Amino acid sequence: MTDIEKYEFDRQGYLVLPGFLGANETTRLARAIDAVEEHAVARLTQPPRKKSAWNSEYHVNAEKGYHAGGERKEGATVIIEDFFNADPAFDLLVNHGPTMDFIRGIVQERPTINNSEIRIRYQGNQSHTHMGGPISGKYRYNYNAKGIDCMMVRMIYFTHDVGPEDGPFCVVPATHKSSLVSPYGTSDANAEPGMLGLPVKAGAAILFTENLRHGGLSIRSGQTRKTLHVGYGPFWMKSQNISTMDEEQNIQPATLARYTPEQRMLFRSW
Ligand SMILES: O=C(O)CCC(=O)C(=O)O
Repeated sequence: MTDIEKYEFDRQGYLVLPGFLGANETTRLARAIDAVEEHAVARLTQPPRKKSAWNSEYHVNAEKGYHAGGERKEGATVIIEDFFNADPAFDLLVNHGPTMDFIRGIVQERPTINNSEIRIRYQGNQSHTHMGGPISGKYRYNYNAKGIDCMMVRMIYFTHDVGPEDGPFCVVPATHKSSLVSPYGTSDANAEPGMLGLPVKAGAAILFTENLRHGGLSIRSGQTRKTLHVGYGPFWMKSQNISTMDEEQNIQPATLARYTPEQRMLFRSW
């Protein structure tokens, strides 16, 4: 991570990284997302089911090792958590060199993966805004004598273009440093003052601190938006997936068996 990237991340709370994935990697990931989407959508209402700590309900898929919730319809979202278990095509994102360079630049303790979700957003859907302001717990942004010291951060990978009308990820820059809790609550991202949509091309990534106020603008183009979200933080932080919140990571023995020791360490919380 360069000094300019560190400066900009500290100043704004996020970085847009164009051309972060190679063309072949992007195509491979896009195909795998489509396949897992079809698998999950056919089973969303089926047993076995799990109610999350946040009251949302998931289908638990033993065959592919994921938790999936939501609905494929206008205005809605499908979320598929623990996608690393579902297809070896995703292995390239575990201990991905360019990603780890950024993560080690902003997480001071040994970092691990604490969140993995495929987010599929359909026409008309938006992700309401959340976070920003003073946060003391596991989503905190901090700077100390050793530099940037983040708790949870996320990398979003884009496998297709997302233009201004395609529901781009959005942020209110610098709100990770705001002294006040946002008066807008969990609000409509499209209407919130200061909210900035971040259109990107296929192969881009966006890195942000969870402390930053963020969400997703409405999809007005008719295109379905499909993104991969991977969360990182200090090793002691347990799963931040909604279906397994604060439990051990749901990473299956068959998945760990194909990983290198360095990849396995990214799922070890001790
Ligand atoms: O990409 C979006 O629409 C919102 C994502 C989000 O809120 C998150 O990754 O925390």
